[in-house]
Amino acid sequence: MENGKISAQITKLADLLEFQGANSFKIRAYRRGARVVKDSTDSFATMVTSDPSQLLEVDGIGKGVAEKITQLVQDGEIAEINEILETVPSTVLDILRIPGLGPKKAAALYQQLGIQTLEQLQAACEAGEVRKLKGFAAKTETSILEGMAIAAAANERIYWADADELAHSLREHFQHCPGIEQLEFAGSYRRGRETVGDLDILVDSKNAEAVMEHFAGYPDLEQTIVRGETKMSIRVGNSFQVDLRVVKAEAFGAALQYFTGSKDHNVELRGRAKQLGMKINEYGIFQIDGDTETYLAGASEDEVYQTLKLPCFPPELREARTEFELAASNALPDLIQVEQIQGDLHMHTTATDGKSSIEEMADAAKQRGLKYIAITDHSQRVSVANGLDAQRVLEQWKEIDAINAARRDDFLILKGIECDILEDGPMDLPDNVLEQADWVIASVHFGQRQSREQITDRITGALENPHVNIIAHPTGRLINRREAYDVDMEAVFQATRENGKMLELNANPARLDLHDVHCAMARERGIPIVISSDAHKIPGLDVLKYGVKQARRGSLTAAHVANTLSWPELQKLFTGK
Ligand code: DGT
Ligand code: CA
Ligand code: CA
Ligand code: ZN
Repeated sequence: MENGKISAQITKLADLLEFQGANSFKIRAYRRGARVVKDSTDSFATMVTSDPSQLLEVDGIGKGVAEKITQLVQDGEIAEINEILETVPSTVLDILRIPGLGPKKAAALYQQLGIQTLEQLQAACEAGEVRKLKGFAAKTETSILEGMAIAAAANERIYWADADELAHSLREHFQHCPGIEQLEFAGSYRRGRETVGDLDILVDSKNAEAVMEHFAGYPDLEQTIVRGETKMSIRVGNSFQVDLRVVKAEAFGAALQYFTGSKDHNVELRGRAKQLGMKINEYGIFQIDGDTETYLAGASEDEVYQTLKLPCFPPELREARTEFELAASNALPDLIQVEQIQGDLHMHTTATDGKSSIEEMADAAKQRGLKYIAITDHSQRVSVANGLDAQRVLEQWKEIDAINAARRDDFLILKGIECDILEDGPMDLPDNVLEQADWVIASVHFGQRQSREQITDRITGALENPHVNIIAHPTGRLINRREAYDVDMEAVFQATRENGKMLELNANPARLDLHDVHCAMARERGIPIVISSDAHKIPGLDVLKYGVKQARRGSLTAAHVANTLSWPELQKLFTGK
C-alpha cells in the first residue's frame, strides 16, 4: 500500500471525526500524522510488515495514528471509518471539500437541514434556506456556491482538444516575451492523453524573472497559485491550472523528458540509468563515479535517451506499457500521422441533424486534402434528428450519384448511412436498402442501459449482417459525462474479425471511442480501425487529428488504419471475405 493511500485514509478519518465533533487534539494528531506519511520517502507499509513498532520512532506519528496505520496495512481498511459511515452518509465528505466550509458548518447543515449531497446543498443555497441557520449569512450562501463551482472545475480534467486550444493561446502569448530560447509543453498534454489535469510549460531562458512576469500578464489569468524563482503556477479562465518552469539550456532536454513523464515511464528510465552507473533527473544525466557526478547530457531529449542507449520515444508511447520491450527488439512502431488519412467515412448533413449540405461537406473535405468522404446521415429511428427512412435515403443516394457525376474532379462522395441497431436487435433499415449503400455504419443510440448480454448481442448481430461495414463509437462512452455501455469487447472484437469488418475510432474529442487500449487490442487481433470525424458541420471535419492522437497512443501505424488507403484499396479489405 502506497503512502499516499495511507495518508488519504487517515485524513478521511480525521474529516469524519471532525464532522462528528470529536476531540480536537485527536483530530489534530491524525492530520499531522497524515501529513508526515504523505511527505515521507520511506514506505509505511513496509515498516508495518517488518515491525509495526518502528512507526512510533517516526517524528509526528503518535500511538493512535500508528494503530490506525497498522490496521489499515494489515486489514486493508480502518474499522472506525466504516463504523462512522454507518451513521454518516459518505457524500458529506464531498461537502467538506468545498473551500470555506469546514466540518463544523457541514455538520450544522446535515443536522439542521438534512443536507447530505452537493446537489442538496446547492438547492438549499439557491432557495435561501442556508442563511436562516445560526452562524450562516446570505454571504455564506454565495461563497458556498462559488466554492462549489471552483471545486467542480478544479476536479475536472479537461479534454485534450481544449488543452490544445489553451496551449496554442499560451504559446502565442509567449511569442511576445523577449529572452525565450525554447518553449515546449510537457506532461499529459504532450503525451496526448484524452484528458489533461494541468498544463506544464517549460521555457529555456536566462531571465526567469522576465518570463514569469510575462506569464503573470496572461490576459485570462484568474489566480496566481505560487510564484517562486524559476517556477510558477496559475489558474486560468475556468480554474484550470498551468505550471511554468524556467530552466537552463543545458537542462532543457532533461527537464522536457522528466516533465513529459509519464511517472511510470520515468521510473523505468531511472532504473536503466542506475544499471549503467548513471543517474537521471530533471537537470540532466550524470555519470556516477564514487562520490563524483559528471554531467553527460541534458540539452536535448534526443541525447538524454541516446545516453541511455534508447530511442527518443514518441511521447504518446511513454506510459510504461510496451515501449521498452518494443525498443529492445527494435520494433517501435512508425505511428500514424494525420496527413496519412485519405478519407473521412462518417459525417452528417442538413438532411438530418447536420448544418451543411452534401456539396459543402465535400468541398470542405477536399480543401483539407482528403480524397473521399462518405455521407452517413442518421436512420429513421433517430427521429429527433429527422433520421432518414428508406425512401429519403434512396433519394439522397440518387442525389449523391448526380453530384459525383457533375463534379469534374477525382474527389469521391460515397453513399452511406449511419443505421441504428434497434433495441431488440435488427437494423433500422431493410437489407434491400442497405445493400445499395457504399458504406454502412451500425450504431447503438437507444437502449444503452440494456444488459451486457443484450448490448453485446445487438452489436455482434449487426456485425453478422453482410451489408454492415463498421460499428460506430463501439462503447458509447462520453468522456467525463457518460460511462461506456456494458459490452463484452472481446466478443465484439471476435465478431468483427470473423466477419471481416472494421471498428471506428470516433474522433470527436468527447468520444474518442475506441480508446487507446482498445485500439492496441484491435491491432493485436488484426482488426482494421477507421478514424472518423462524425462531423455535423464543416469545422467538425477538423477533429480527425484528435482521433489520430488517440490512435498513436494505441500504437497504430498507417497500416492499421483503413482510411489511410484509397477507397478502392480499402474496399479490397472486405472482398477477401
Ligand atoms: P496530469 O497533469 O494529471 O494530466 O498528468 P501529468 O502526467 O501531466 O502529471 P503532472 O502534471 O503531475 O506532472 C508532469 C510530469 O512530471 C509527469 O508526467 C512526470 C513528472 N513527474 C511529476 N512528479 C513526479 C514524481 O514524483 N516522480 C516522477 N518520476 N516524475 C514526476
Ligand atoms: Ca500535467
Ligand atoms: Ca503539473
Ligand atoms: Zn454519427
